[in-house]
Amino acid sequence: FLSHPEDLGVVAVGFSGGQCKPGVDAAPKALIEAGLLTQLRDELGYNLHGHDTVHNYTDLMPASDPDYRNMKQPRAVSAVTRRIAEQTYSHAKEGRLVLTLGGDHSIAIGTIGGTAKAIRERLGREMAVIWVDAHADINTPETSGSGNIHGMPVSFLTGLANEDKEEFFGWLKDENRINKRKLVYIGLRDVDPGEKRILRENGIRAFSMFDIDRYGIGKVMEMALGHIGADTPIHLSFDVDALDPMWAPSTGTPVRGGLTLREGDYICECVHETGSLVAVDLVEVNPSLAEPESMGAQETVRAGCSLVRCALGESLL
Ligand code: 4U7
Ligand code: MN
Ligand code: MN
Ligand code: MN
Repeated sequence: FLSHPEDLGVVAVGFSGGQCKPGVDAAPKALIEAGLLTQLRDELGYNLHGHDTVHNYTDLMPASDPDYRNMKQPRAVSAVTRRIAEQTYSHAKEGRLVLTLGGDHSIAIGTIGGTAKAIRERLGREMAVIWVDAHADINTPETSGSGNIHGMPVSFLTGLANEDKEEFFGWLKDENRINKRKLVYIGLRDVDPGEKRILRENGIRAFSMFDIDRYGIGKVMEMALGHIGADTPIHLSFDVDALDPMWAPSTGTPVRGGLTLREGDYICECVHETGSLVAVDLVEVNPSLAEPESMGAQETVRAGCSLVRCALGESLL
């Protein structure tokens, strides 16, 4: 699905406005300083585009941003994700693979919104999304208990949440949205009651940690990719909190009982192996949350680098 599979469009997003803990905006810099992009260029052979800037989008920050429909910082998140959508759109429109380094998970409104539109225009196809996360991130503004938009991106992307006003995600059009039948979750273990109802009522395919324990990650990936169907463009959105805090402690909403690093890498390797990958997000790495003496921040950054390299083909012999 890529006209330039060796060309990688990089969007480094230093943004934390979808939740309340500072520090997740420093993740792109930390991932890049750990050598991620150098490895992608020198070891995996990608030509990088757009990699020389970590975007802060400070020009888009509103002077005042009161809650709207229970959403926190709605104008900032809407404006930033709108800009991100333009960035991923222009890379994907060129036929490049797109890598976004977050940032909190609200940015997926932009990353997926942009690639979904480009894939429709370039290939006339609906894109599938594999969402790897401890959480379902499918709260609507009304079902959300926290008001944090990083817990809502999937509801806006599937059209389950709707809003007409431009400054509150009204810029999202059908062309930016995804089909909920082409959405698959992996790694869930902390899903709010309202979200469970949304998943059930909409028949959304989800593989929880329970399924991974029951069937093993190999069978789960077979079923997940089977649900999407062969020959479908795939956007992989990987929240590092899908990993167990043993491997990724430095993240805003850690939940015990998660994926091993090897299981996370395996998910990424399987998605790479399909040959259908058009975009990858790595989000929710927050280098400021672990105790310095625990080395938890470095461990989390290293895990994040490993996931991205696996998604981009490092395991191929
Ligand atoms: B993340 C939560 F209530 N569901 O909505 C919410 F548990 O991107 C958590 O997956 C959302 O890290 C977590 O605030 C968002 C909460
Ligand atoms: Mn090329
Ligand atoms: Mn998430
Ligand atoms: Mn999460």
